[in-house]
Order: sequence, then C-alpha cells, then structure tokens
Amino acid sequence: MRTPYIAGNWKMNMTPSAGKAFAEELRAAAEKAGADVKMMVAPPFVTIPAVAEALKGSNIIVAAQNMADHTSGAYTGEVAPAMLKDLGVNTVILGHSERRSYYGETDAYINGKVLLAIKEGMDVVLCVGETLEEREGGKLEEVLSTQLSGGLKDVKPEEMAHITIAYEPVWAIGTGKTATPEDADGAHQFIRSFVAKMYDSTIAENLIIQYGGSVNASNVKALMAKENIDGALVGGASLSVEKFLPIITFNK
Ligand code: G2H
Repeated sequence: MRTPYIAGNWKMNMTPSAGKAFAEELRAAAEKAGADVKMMVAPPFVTIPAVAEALKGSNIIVAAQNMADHTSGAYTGEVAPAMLKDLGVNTVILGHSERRSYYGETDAYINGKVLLAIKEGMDVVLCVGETLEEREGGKLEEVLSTQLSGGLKDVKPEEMAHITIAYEPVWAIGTGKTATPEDADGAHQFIRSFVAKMYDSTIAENLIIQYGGSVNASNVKALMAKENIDGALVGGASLSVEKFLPIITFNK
C-alpha cells in the first residue's frame, strides 16, 4: 500500500509574512478536516523559516524547491543542503521542468544534486516529464527513460526509499490542461516499469509517483483513483487554502 503524498509547490509566490499566515491557516484547516495523506509544502527559500516555524509539530512537511550541487563555498546565490537542514528541511524538489527549461538544468546536473541530497540524508522529489512536441513526436518513453536513468544515476537500491518521482507533463503545467487520468496513469505505469528494470519490482512497487500539472479540486479524485498515481505535486491550486484543502482531503 502506497500512502498518498500531496505536495504544494509554491514556486515564486508568498513572501515570508504571507507564507506564515497561509501556513497557519492551512495547518488549522488540515487538522480540522482530519486530512489523512502525507502532506508537503515547498515555499521559496526566504519564506521557509517562517513556514517551518508555523508548521512546527504538525504533520505537514516543509520542503525546498531546489538546492545547490555543492555543500558550501564560493557559489553565489546558491543554498546548501546544510542550510536547509538547519531549518528542519529534509526534503527537496529537484529537476522541476521550470528549472530545466528556464535555468538550463540538465539530467547530469540534477543527478549531482540528487546524489548530494541523499548523501546529506534528505528525501528527494525528482520531477520528470515531456514537452508537447516530444509527446506528439512519440518520444514520451524515450524522454522519461533518459530523465530517469540520468537523474537516478548511481542512486543505490537502498537509497530509493528516499526518492519520490513527480511526473509533470510540461504542456500541462500552469496551463489549465491536465493529462487525462488514463494518459497520466500510462506514463506512471511506464515510470514504474522502468524503475523495476533499473532496480527491482519491490522498489518499483513501493515507489511513490506523484502527478503534477494543473491538479485541482475537480480533477484530483479521478487522477488519484488510478492505480499508478500515488499523489500530486500541485502548483497554482496550492496557493489558497480554499483550493488546496479539497485536494489534501480528496480521500475523505
Ligand atoms: C506543475 C505544478 C506544480 P501547476 O509545475 O509543480 O504546477 O499545478 O500550477 O500546473
């Protein structure tokens, strides 16, 4: 049985004060509703301390949206794993398509961060997904295979318990277009079978695969009903409690 894992990726939204107020409201609403899923929010770096403080002692995980590929030193503008861990942050999203497309992150670069996060004892949400052009060109499986084998290179079988995969078709991100539950499930099934080939069937069966791309209150149930969809990485709809609460309570 895979525990549903619902995450809110705030992207470049929420100042520290807005994030604190939001986190307090979300915590109260989730507790009142008896939300029964693994929950995570990923604020921007500067908003993390305020949110971590507001969520202290709750069952909502605070994650980072990115991380440096080095532990310390002359890397202007970067944030090291130890800095995150000092704030109680032990989870990091890596390889989001916005990082890949706007900031040129390659599979090899992302892999360096994945390996560093694991070495530092952190959990990783590794994002993969194809563009519309790639999907229409019949390249879905090729793209996913490349991103998975590249991103997970040298990750040992026993470390896979620290990895969550988020499948985010680029064409569905922030566009209001969602992959149909069938399309998403097909991609998730491919990811699971690829991981079974890279590792083994037990690791693949235990792997949590989140879907991301315009998830909202109206489509979450149909997506989560699919066999291979174990959670959601939610962007836009994670920015208001009114929109996020129905997602984290989809199973109530
Ligand atoms: C995909 C997702 C969250 P949105 O990027 O990572 O964002 O739900 O706004 O499409």
